Order: sequence, then structure tokens, then C-alpha cells
Amino acid sequence: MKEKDVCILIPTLNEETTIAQLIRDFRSEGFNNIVVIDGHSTDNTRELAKAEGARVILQKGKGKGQAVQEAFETLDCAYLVMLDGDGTYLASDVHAMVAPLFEGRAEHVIGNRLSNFEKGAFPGFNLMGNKLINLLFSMAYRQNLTDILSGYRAFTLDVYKSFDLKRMGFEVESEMTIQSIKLDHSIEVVPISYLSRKSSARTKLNPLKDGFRIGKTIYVLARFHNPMFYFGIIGTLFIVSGLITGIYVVDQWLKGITRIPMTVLTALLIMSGFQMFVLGMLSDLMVSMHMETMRLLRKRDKYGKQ
Ligand SMILES: Nc1nc2c(ncn2[C@@H]2O[C@H](COP(=O)(O)OP(=O)(O)OP(=O)(O)O)[C@@H](O)[C@H]2O)c(=O)[nH]1
Ligand SMILES: [Mg+2]
Repeated sequence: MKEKDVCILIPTLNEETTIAQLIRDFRSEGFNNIVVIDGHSTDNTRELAKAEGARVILQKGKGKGQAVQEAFETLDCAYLVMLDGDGTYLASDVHAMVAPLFEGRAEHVIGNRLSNFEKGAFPGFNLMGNKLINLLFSMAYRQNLTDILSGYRAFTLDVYKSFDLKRMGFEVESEMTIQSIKLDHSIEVVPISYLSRKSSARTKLNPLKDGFRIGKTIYVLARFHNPMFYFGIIGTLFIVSGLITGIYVVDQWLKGITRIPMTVLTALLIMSGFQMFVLGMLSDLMVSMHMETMRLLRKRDKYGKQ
């Protein structure tokens, strides 16, 4: 029975409407090692979770990211499944989540919500925002993982212990996915269901603010993985600005007016833009060499010195 080797980790902040039922659901699926890491809820979340027999940890810092990192450092289960406590994920999907780990096919499993979600599960522009972030991610990291913002995850011990999450809030899912790609973990995506939030439970996610933060995290961290993408975007912005001022300069010149400062600015913008591409190419080379070295070191650690 491998189920007893699995910890179910649920980060919570004021989830009293859903937490008790969620814990009961996991028990009836045969998973009894349930850990709730709570962000100082002001409702009855902690009491309800304790009453259902879960281990409750009060997080030391703030935000979902900090809570999850703290739990990863504290726990020692062979397998860890993580999911939100807001009742939007189903306990019955846990079997599909852990199967790739048990069968040794993967070390990090992502539950894909996009293939089967309830109407209203992605309110407003959330679905569009989600798809846009996934597109940005696949361009930056050259891997299409379908639903990188999914909160339903499963990991082996080695994988969750290797995470060093620095971002405190809702960037946690993107950050752990990026670290897994960097560390060459085998990732598998499995389809799961996604339900809408109960009307009595309030979201803590601010689609605009958090969406922007997540996008920024993906872009900024791409500097260390795909520098051509990072510098290429800056370079393109420079060149496009240079072309705009250039069109203006030519237009004025055709009318018999010479705009010297604007001409200098145009040349500078276009030259700086091309320089960004050169920087991107050089950094790409450095990153590939570094990755190759790291891969060799990991191989040596795994199979011993040869
Ligand atoms: N420990 C802890 N948990 C948090 C914190 N903020 C949010 N959570 C929990 O993290 C999970 C995800 O938060 P949600 O508000 O559902 O965010 P989301 O799922 O991205 O957004 P929705 O699509 O609106 O559900 C929930 O179980 C929250 O209770 C926090 O600061 N600390
Ligand atoms: Mg949620």
C-alpha cells in the first residue's frame, strides 16, 4: 500500500466552508496523512481541520508560496500531493495524480484543469489569462505543459525537497514548474476536473495584480533559461521604437526638414536593439554550457563517480 507514503498538503486561508468535506473525501479515498498549512485564517478553518484529524501547521510567514515552501521543508513523506482547500479540486482525482509517481514514470505531476472544468470555474477573463500565461510559458521554456497554474500537483520526496521557492504569493506554481524544468525532473500532465468556487468562499486571487506578477515571474526567470527570449523581447521593443522615430525622420526629411537629434536617437535605438540580440545569443551559449555541466554533475551524483 503506497497510499500511506503519501502526504496530502492543503494550504488554506479562510476555507471553513470547504475544508472539512475535502479532508473527509481524502479519507474515503484511502489517504489519511493530511496536512493543512494555514495562513492565520480568521474563521474556523484550523479547528475544523483538526477535528477531521488533519495535522495543522500555522505558517510562519505570509502568502501561499511561503506556506508551501515551509511545508516542503517540514515534511518527509515519500510522495506529496498538494491542492487548494477551496473545494475546486476533487479528492477522487488523487489516484490519477499519484499513479505516474507510483509507476516510476514521472517525478512531478501536474493536474490539467483545462480539459474538464465546470462552467464558471474560470470567472471573467481568468480562462483567457490562463491560456495567455501558458502560451508565454511555452515560448519562454520551450515546453508545453498545458496548465502551469494548476494547484493540483504531486511530487516525489527528492523533487519537493529540491525546490527553493523565493516568491511568496500565487507565483508558486509557475516557480516550481520552472525549477523542475531546470533540474530536469520528469514531468507528466494528467487530466483532472475543476469545479467553480462555492459562492460563500471568497477568492484571494486578484486576476490583474496576480496575473501580472505571474507573467513577470515567468519572463524574469526566463533570463536564466532562454536568454534569447528575454533579450529578444527587449531588442524588439528597441528596434520597433527606432523604426517609429525613423519613419518620422524620413517623413520630415521628405518635407525638407532635417531632424538631427531625432536621427541620432533612431540610430541609437536600432543599434541597441541589435546589440540585445547579440547579448541574447552569447547568453544562450553560456546557459547551454552551464546546463550541460549541471546535467553531467547530476548524472555523476546519480550513478556514482566513474
Ligand atoms: N497558507 C496559506 N494559504 C493561502 C494563502 N492565500 C491563499 N491560500 C490558499 O491557497 C489556495 C489557493 O487560493 P485561491 O484563492 O483559491 O486562489 P486560486 O485557486 O488561484 O484562485 P481562484 O481561481 O479564485 O480559486 C486556497 O486553498 C487558499 O485558501 C496564504 O496566504 N497562506
Ligand atoms: Mg482556487
